[in-house]
Amino acid sequence: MFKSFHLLLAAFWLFALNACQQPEPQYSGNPLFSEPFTADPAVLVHNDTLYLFTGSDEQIEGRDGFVMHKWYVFSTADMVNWTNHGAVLSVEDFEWASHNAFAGHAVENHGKFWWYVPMVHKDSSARVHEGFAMGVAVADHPAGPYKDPLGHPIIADTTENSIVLNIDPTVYVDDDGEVYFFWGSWNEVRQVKLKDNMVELDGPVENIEGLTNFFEAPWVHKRNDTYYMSYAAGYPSRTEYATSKNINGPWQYRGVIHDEIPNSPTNHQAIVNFKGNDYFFYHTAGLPNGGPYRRSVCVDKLEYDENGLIKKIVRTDLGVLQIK
Ligand code: FUB
Repeated sequence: MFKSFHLLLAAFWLFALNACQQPEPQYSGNPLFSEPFTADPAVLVHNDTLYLFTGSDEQIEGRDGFVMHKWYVFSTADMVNWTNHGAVLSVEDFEWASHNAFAGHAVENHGKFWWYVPMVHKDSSARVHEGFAMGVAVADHPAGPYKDPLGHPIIADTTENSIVLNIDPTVYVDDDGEVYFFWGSWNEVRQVKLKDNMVELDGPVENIEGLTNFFEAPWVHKRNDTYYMSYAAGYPSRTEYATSKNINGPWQYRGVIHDEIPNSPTNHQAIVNFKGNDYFFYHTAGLPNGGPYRRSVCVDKLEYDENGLIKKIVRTDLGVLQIK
């Protein structure tokens, strides 16, 4: 009896000691990187690794206006330890483009990585409205090297039924292999099918109805049999969203999931499931010398309720927990 009491006590102390030695939980922290300034996140998962594609804010402190020439790729296996693969794509990689490396979007298809990006067209005859056009670069690995396979944009001011500001592409490869290209800004949103080759339009450019308060930055993801279209709503922007059982709509408006950001009218979201966890990426002006043209990418948890609706995002300084 006396002996087993001592054994029990020893086991208790061993357990207590072990509990004390458990490592502290690690968090990503927000913003994710202290430099460079990053904006407009897009994400994809490949081989158990999450790849984050961002724009790059190069404006000097105190000045107004976007100064953006290049895009970065970062990767992580655990949400805490990130590798910066560098500015692997820039305006100079597109012969037809002159400036303004705005929000891009990358997807995997046919074993390659397709990075759709907007920039201002060099050719004045192609600048009918604001002059933005969207092209694509392709690579064998998410971190590049990337090359423009076309030498010209896929969508420009001259494309029938395009919009005043042709920016913020998002491309979705559906389960049946069909490819859809969405984009939009300044309250207008469009959709068009892409051919299987990922670089040519396959049909007319269509309007999309039902995206209440749409301003820009569409992002499509699918969970179970529901399509979710999230977007920047109003300006300064919140993030709002709609759902549909069909990628061609009709879309049912579902409300606000992310409030406005202090000191940045834009916050450009991306949504992804990685190793069983749902994440909401966005940007803020949250670095000490940040601002509306010196933004930084952040990440927080995204959660669904029992009906599959997205709960309001809670922004944190801690970010998200390390995962295996
Ligand atoms: O970063 C330039 C533009 O600001 C993006 O294209 C928009 O989504 C907004 O974030």
